[in-house]
Amino acid sequence: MDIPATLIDALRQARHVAVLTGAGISAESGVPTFREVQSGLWAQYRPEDLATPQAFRRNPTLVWDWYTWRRGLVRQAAPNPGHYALARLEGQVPRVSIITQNVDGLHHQAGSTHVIELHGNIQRTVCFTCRRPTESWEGDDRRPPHCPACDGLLRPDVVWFGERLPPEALAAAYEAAQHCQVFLSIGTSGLVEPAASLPFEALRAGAVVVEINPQPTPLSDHATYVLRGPSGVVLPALLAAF
Ligand code: BJW
Ligand code: ZN
Repeated sequence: MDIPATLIDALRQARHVAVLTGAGISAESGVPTFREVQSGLWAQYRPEDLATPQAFRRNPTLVWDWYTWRRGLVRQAAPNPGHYALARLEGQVPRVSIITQNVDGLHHQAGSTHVIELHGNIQRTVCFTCRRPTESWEGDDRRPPHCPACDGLLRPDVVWFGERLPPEALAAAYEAAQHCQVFLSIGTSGLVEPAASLPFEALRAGAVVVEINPQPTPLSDHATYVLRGPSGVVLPALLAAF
């Protein structure tokens, strides 16, 4: 993999690198992306039609079962060389902010210490009605189980379409995008707002913006550098060139 020398220079001089990740970085860990064709049981549904409060109100069992299946995939998944390369970046640059749209926790598992989770975490469960977190629903075989506090329905603590992102996470993400010298956008289709705006914020603020993705995205024509390929290959090569 050819990494431009000018990009390595920019990384060596950077005091703060911000990184936006999407489902593509976990694809090599066996976690399916959103806009790839779903398989088996779920092939007939579009994730966009399951990840909404309306879908949950309409058919809570269907949405709960989809998340139970995905929670199982995430539990079995381990970080891949892309996640580990980003964790190693912390040893090379004074400040690294990982802004992730993923709910799988794999950046933490790989050892990254400053991770901003924009869309929540699939391993946490809260009440749809009162938002109280619940750790265990053993003995409640209903799908979804009910909240011990208010008898509402339990749901994953993730951000669905039409829901507000956690305000502190969003503010931290904008702050990082606006103050970094290098911004890496990795494995995201760049279709979902407000995350999709972050690389453009970074460009506006004068950062070097790098896209790492095997496929083109709306960012491709604007990025300072585009590295085409899977992040599990490109990121270790980037770190090796440091
Ligand atoms: C690889 C690879 C490899 C493959 N290596 N790469 C402005 C304009 C228009 C619309 C809006 C707007 N602002 C807000 C909206 C509405 C909406 C939105 O964005 N709609 C668009 C679809 C048009 N946004 C929202 O509703 C957000 N909320 C909001 O803005 O609230 C405002 C508000 C204010 C006041 C009151 C109330 C509300 C919320 C968005 C929530 C998104 N949630 C989901 C589900 C999370 C839970 C879960 O996991 O189930 O987040 S949807 C889904 O999409 C998930 C992802 O995080 C997100 C992004 O997907 P991602 O990660 O980019 O994955 P893919 O599959 O799309 O792409 C994978 C990429 O990887 C591809 O490019 C591949 O090529 C690549 N790849 N292999 C590297 N090996
Ligand atoms: Zn409740």
